[in-house]
Amino acid sequence: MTFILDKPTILIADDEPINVRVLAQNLTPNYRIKTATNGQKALAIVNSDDPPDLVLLDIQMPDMDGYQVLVAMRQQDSSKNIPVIFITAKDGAEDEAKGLDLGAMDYITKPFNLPVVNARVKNQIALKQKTDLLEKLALIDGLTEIPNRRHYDSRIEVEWRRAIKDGLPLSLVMIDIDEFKLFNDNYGHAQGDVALKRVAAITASQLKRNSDLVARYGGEEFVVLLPDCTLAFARTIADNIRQAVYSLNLEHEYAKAKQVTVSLGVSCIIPSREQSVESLQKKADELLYLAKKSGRNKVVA
Ligand code: GH3
Ligand code: MG
Ligand code: MG
Ligand code: MG
Repeated sequence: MTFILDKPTILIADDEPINVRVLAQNLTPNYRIKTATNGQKALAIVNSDDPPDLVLLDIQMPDMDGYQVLVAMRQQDSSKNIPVIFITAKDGAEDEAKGLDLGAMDYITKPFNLPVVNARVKNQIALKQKTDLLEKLALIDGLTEIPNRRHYDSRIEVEWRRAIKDGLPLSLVMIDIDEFKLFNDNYGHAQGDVALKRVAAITASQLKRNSDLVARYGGEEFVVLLPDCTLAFARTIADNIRQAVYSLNLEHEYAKAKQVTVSLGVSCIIPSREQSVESLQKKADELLYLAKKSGRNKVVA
């Protein structure tokens, strides 16, 4: 996924180097260009860590033709949403219908006209950027601007499977703001929203690895997912979060600490197929409850 301000990336895949060169030269001013001269290479680029935003794909190539590349792309989660424009000498209506039916967004026949190629590329890129933005927004909580529950639910499934495969621990921290109902009652819902945003931001700032995820789990509850993280280390992170929230110094006259604090429950598991994600969540929830019962502003692991 690219951000709107980045130059979009286009992969040009064609077995004729001259075609690749002409298209690349033409598109270079507005896009980052990657090239491939066969289907296998195109697929490798499409499934890499730096995938393109659009593929301009020749059909007739030795070994693996463009149709096959598109079919393979549609079978992989990482590449199934990347738009493809066929650019081909196959100018029959049946070939075009087949290409579009397989999921290509557009179909250009050779010899191509460069201004037409530019216009069609521009339209598909605009559409892709809108889709990326919607996808991003769908995973972000509107108030706190951190990942939402949907994002967390899909990530924990992925991390759970990965942890089983790699035999690594997966840690979870459940966080709940203390006496938040009283905060709202006393300072108003708008101030409550401000406090929620501050707690979310400072919690996020405590996480250092790209693989760590903090999400808004529900109203005034947050969850931190820590892949490949031991219980001891997760407990340290949880306590850093607790201290960081405390140090925000948000006044809360009806809380024991006289300021906004959080309680945290920490669980860790090396998952196996017999266990379920829910067991990890349930454990963190139970420990969070103990943190509340034992006085709040506490970590229980
Ligand atoms: P405890 O220490 O036991 O967690 O007490 P609590 O008052 O925090 O717990 P409770 O679950 O009773 O209350 C949660 C409160 O969080 C109630 C609700 O008004 C508030 N809340 C939930 N979502 C939002 C929100 O988006 N904005 C604001 N301002 N408040 C919210
Ligand atoms: Mg060809
Ligand atoms: Mg709560
Ligand atoms: Mg609460």
